[in-house]
Amino acid sequence: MARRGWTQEELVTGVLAGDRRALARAISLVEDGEPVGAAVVREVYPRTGRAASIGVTGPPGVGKSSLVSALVGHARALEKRVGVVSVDPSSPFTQGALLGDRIRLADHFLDPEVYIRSMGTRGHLGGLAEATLQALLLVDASGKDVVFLETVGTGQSEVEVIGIADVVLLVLMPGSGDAVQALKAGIMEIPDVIAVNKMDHPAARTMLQEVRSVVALDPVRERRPPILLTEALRGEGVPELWDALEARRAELHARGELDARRDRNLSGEVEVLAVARVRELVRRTMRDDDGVRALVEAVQRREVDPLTAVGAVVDAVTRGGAR
Ligand SMILES: Nc1nc2c(ncn2[C@@H]2O[C@H](COP(=O)(O)OP(=O)(O)OP(=O)(O)O)[C@@H](O)[C@H]2O)c(=O)[nH]1
Ligand SMILES: [Mg+2]
Repeated sequence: MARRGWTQEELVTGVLAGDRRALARAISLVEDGEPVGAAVVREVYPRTGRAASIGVTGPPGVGKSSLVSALVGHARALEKRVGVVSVDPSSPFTQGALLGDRIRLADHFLDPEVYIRSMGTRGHLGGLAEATLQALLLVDASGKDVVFLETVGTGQSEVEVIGIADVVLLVLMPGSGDAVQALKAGIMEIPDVIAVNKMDHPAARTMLQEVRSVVALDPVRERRPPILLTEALRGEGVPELWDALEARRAELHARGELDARRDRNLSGEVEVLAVARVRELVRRTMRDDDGVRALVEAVQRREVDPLTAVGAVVDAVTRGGAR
């Protein structure tokens, strides 16, 4: 790095001007839980909300990154400025996943109108979901037209990250039977669009039928997501997928649902992130507060009842203030 010290003002000006080094620095600061990172987000926040955000989720290895890369290529051909934020909360081998992303998205690293960032797990109080939201806001503020948010997920755990996207794309592939069952059981939320990727695989059509029959169970016809076959590596079905995502967003907008969804997403995000902070504070209190630890041990000896200890934990947490 040629330049080490950015002032907060330089970061704000840089991010708003679309300077990728300022953007990268600001995201690193929020990742590290540095107060100046949060301060930059606070300043640029009124300038966010212009980017269309597309959440991309699905089981591991279905081709999310490959598909995002192909979609980025398509968006660039349409002269859109693009951001990609990818998250892997589950993998203990995040470095490996990040390396994979780098390979998958390598075509776009030299394009100044494309900003790509992978988020790794950090230990600070807000955790990964918080850092990801902040990163998304910074990328949005930097003037991108569209931001892809990639995250691994089959059930609900990814919701807190993906819950901020305008539209959600679920990527499946032949063999994603568990995810289809999760959809059917209502464990997984219905996405806006479904891509059955790896259509070059012989079982792709069977998968498509399976997904179709599950989606058709939804009595609300307009909620049924379009299902497309894609082959990310060769770009097969990618223009159609892009069009389906655009059409879905336009449809939501026309019905006034996009604004309502954004309002819901933002209040939901505040709640989810507040809960995450409180949960982390409880965890830390139970680990570090001597008085609380003694009480929990007394519960274990059956000298103190559990709710007495709960009260003490809540007292300790609220006394500390939910920073
Ligand atoms: N045959 C075939 N392989 C594909 C296709 N799309 C992706 N792949 C391969 O599938 C593997 C996983 O692709 P990724 O794009 O990394 O998948 P991902 O869903 O982002 O994976 P994680 O982020 O690790 O969950 C890679 O080896 C890709 O080359 C496709 O359409 N057809
Ligand atoms: Mg990936």
